[in-house]
Amino acid sequence: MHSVVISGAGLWTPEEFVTNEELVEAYNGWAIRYNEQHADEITAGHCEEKPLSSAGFIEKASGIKQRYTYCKEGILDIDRMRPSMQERSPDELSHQAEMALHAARAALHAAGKLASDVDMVVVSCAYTQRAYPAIAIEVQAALGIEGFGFDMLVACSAATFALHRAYDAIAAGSSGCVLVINPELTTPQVNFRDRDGHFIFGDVATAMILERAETASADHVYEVLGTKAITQYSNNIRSDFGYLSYADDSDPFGDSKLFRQNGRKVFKEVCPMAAQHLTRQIEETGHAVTDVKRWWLHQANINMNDLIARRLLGRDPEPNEAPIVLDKYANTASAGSIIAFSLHHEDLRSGDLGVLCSFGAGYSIGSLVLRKL
Ligand code: CO8
Repeated sequence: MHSVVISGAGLWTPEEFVTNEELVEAYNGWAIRYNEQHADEITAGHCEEKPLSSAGFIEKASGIKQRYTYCKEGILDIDRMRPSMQERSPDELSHQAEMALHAARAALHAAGKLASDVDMVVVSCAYTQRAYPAIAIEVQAALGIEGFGFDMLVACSAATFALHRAYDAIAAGSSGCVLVINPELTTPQVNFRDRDGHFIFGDVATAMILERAETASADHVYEVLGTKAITQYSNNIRSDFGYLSYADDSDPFGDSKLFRQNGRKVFKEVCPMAAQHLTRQIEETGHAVTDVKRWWLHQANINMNDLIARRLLGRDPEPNEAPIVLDKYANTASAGSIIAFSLHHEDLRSGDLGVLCSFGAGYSIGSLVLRKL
């Protein structure tokens, strides 16, 4: 078994962002118009009035203040309420590969690696824009990497589960250096006409380089001490978007085909699962929760992260102990914990322990215990 390290992290943040206030103004404009247009049906009880959203509620309930968007155009247009993107021809770089390349290059740079050092590419995220050819193979070609690539979908745990696969391959000796990329292009799957969910997601791309400890030469290198994953089936976070709509004649873009969730239930069920999972894993690596200096937790909801941290630590976390990035980034599906790592790891000292953890749809929880070398 080879010792495996994370030797570089890359983060690409889109230039455009949407504030809560902008989002709420657009949603409310749409809802008021809908209610006016359907006044008679609402009065007759044939359809429900659309409730209004509020920026204050969003920040209080989630901690989110804004979200970055790959394409802002169209989202705030009440006649559209979704991004307005140009379809690209097969000869052009795809949107998701473009996002992935930005993060991949940053991770390679941080790790001090060349594309020729990498032998496996995993693109792992909540959605890929097409079924095939794999976005990972497109990225592999664009970077000139030899070896192989494949895509993985595990919703919010896509990043950590892909890091697990990279760890396994390197530990077993079948790969020497793996590039894991998470181009989270979430906004085309958001129902911006749904008051309960219109504020949740943002776009971003993250990437990490994993390699054998003996080949790593970067300034900030983290040994992977353990990986742990668990899944438990739940319908509380769901998207039924898929190719079967073509055969079953359902609306491919209907409400059930976009992101939807029972947020309260998710909150109640996932928090104890995540706290128990992490406590067990840290014990399995021969450490105590109090040994951990940094928690790079999934970024879905600030109250959720605070609750999990309190369950783990028995107290409120210090500001930099479990960093929050969702105020600026919102929920970026699987990339949230990787953003937290990217922005908050360089201050750790040699020997310090950190835990990277995702939780979300599936349900799925994935985590890695890391020690800075
Ligand atoms: N404005 C004003 N009021 C609102 C709004 C709004 N926008 N939304 C809801 N309300 C109202 C509700 O109607 C409710 O009113 P009432 O009490 O009269 O019924 C009241 O506010 C409280 O509503 P909630 O109970 O829903 O509010 P919560 O305090 O629970 O907060 C949250 C809602 C923020 C959704 C919260 O429950 C939460 O964050 N839960 C955790 C969710 C979570 O972690 N989900 C994971 C999803 S991500 C994932 O797994 C990846 C999926 C794949 C990626 C998809 C890419 C698109």
